[in-house]
Amino acid sequence: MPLQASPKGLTWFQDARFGMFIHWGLYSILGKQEWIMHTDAIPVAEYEKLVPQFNPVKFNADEWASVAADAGQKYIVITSRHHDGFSMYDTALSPYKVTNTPFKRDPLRELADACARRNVKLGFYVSLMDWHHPAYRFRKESGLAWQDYLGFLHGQVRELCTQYGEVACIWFDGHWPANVYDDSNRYFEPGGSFEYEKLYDMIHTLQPDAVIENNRHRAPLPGEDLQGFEQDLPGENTTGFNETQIFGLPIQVCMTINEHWGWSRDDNNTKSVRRLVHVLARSASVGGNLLLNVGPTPEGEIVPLHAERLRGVGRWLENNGAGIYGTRAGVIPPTRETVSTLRGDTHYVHVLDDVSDSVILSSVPAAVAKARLVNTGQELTVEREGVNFFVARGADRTTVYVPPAVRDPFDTVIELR
Ligand code: JFZ
Repeated sequence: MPLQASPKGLTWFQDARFGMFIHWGLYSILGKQEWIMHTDAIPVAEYEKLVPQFNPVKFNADEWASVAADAGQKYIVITSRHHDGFSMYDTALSPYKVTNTPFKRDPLRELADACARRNVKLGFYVSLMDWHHPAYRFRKESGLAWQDYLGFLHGQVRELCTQYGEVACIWFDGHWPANVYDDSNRYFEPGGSFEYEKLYDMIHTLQPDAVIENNRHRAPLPGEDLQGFEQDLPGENTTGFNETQIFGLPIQVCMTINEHWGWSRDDNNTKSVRRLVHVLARSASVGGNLLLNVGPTPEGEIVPLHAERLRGVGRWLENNGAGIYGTRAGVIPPTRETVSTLRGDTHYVHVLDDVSDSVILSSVPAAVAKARLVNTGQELTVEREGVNFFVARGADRTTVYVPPAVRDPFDTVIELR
């Protein structure tokens, strides 16, 4: 039987509900997102010329950790090595790493320390695919075997699990078994199994509280603790690669604050605070965490506009966090205007739109008798009726009066008990 994350670790993770995803690497220098090595077909030798250019003079781990803390994010997941194969920490297993740039420092070490000071946990993104490693794409040329790549991959995960303190999450990416390999993408093809059983057991042994996600867009395997959704909420599939099926594990939705993961110079489509609050509430309403991505600049800064939006979410959470943190999927059915979350016997109705002075719900559990606003504690008038012809045939009706003056511009949270 493969190990899973400890109940304590999984509970902490679910209660946290909101994390920061960070895509940062050599690719950031080019400002055209993290797939640039592939999209521009940059040969390895050419891409390696970025190494002497990496010098993020403005990097300040305390600043990043405080943006996350101010946003109400309880953990950070950062790229330790993306598909380009460049390690953003001081690995002993490759010279192709951040400490061999003019920057010389280990940003993951600094971030781990800064996070610990702010009570934010740290986790790592790990790419399974590696466009640079001689044992991944270049076994013929290098004479290396798949086993050599596996040793590197498993060895790096061991480093991450033993050298940076407590790990919140290991987030794997880059294994998409649904892909049909043809001549156009053949060089992405793994040379064998990733030996997940061994890999996952190692993580769960070294870091019993850490949760494992593998962004495979398939039914979770034994040892995986979460089901992930990418750029879509569960049930949505705007990307074309999100299975609508939900397998009953805790969920984590990852999403970009603009339209790309890695720094993209021309991407100005930054989501509004309102949209971000809604995605957070909607994720929580189906039992999911939101892992919200920023792509820092090559100078090492979180884009000021992104930091500002994140802090906007944090300000909303300060007064309304009771409806998010520590909650689980709601049982009051969503309506066009609302979603709900649940903690113990307390229901939280998130009013996301403003259509009239009342909020009309159905199937509210019988025990509910009182309503009040989460942000001020103000009591709200609530009326309960049985089957009501005017709402929907066969539906009961609970009406909560929420005067316009007390509505939150992003999401009015009502506590029902
Ligand atoms: C992956 C990465 O390729 C991307 O660079 C980023 O890190 C993101 C968070 O994860 O993106 C994916 C993963 C899987 C699919 C598509 C994009 N898929 O299954 O089609």
